[in-house]
Amino acid sequence: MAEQIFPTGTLMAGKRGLIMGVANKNSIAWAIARQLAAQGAELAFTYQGDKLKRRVEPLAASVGSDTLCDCDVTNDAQMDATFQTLKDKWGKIDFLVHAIAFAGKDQLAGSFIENTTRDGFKSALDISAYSFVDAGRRASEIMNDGGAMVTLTYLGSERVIPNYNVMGVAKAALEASTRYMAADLGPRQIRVNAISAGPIKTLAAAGIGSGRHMFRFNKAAAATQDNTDPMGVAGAALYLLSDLGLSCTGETHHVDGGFHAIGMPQEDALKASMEG
Ligand code: NAD
Ligand code: 0WE
Repeated sequence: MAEQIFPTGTLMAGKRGLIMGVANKNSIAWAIARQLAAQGAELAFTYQGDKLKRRVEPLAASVGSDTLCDCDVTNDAQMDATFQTLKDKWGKIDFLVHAIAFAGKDQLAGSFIENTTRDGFKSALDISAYSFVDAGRRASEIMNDGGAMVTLTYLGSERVIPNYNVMGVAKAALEASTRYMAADLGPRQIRVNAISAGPIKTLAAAGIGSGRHMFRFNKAAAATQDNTDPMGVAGAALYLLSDLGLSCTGETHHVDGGFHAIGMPQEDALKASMEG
């Protein structure tokens, strides 16, 4: 990651919102949270279970937040409690960040057609796509007009990435949901967008079988000849969640060093990526 400088400003002054999906300091949601906090946003966080509470609590405290909710997105009671907490504390909110994805490990390897089970498909789509619809609806009920929501997606929704498998299908559903949510909430001036990030070394990207190859290949084939910096993702989120993003909605914005735009990598870069 580039030098972690979050210049302070007032782009998010007076705005309050919920960040879902911080697991540790490497989480994309955490880079976004710091960027928003540096611009004056007031934040609340959800975490998934007691094991992650210990990690998220000090991070939240470091940006002046003491509002943390245990929230597994498959648990309706925890979702109810999370949004009730926000309503009780703030009345209204201005933004939502959704940075949550999961598929069973057995679903993320080998043949898509052979290995994708009904339960694996259901659970991946439930946690990784439906949860944005559900959280988005709940957020919209307590959102000021002029609010904004952002989710995180990946190119595997548009093109085949080896082993991404059912997660690619879930991300396609997530991006389509983003467009339908944008249409429904547009009349209230609530904007809904997705950021399609290139591969970033987080917990969710750890333990990918082909991880080393993927980061090397992405670096070689990207227009920037470099991997994706989470700071760029955080900057895009700031744009989309602040008034800088006015009139932008239903969009899937790529922050991937231009990887998505390339049809064929430069020969020398590709060769270098295949060596070693
Ligand atoms: P991360 O592991 O830091 O974050 C993933 C989060 O999902 C964790 O906080 C985890 O607790 C949460 N989560 C999983 N199942 C959940 C459930 N049932 N209920 C509540 N929370 C649950 O990894 P990350 O890379 O920061 O991932 C954040 C988002 O970014 C994901 O949507 C991911 O698909 C997306 N993304 C990641 C990359 C990458 O290469 N890292 C690239 C593009 C998009
Ligand atoms: O969206 C993701 C990963 C999300 C994810 C990660 C895990 C790891 C642990 C979802 N479910 C699980 N389940 C687990 O058990 N990314 C964009 C990162 C990622 O994951 C890949 C990638 C990339 C990029 C998996 C295979 C190929 C490429």
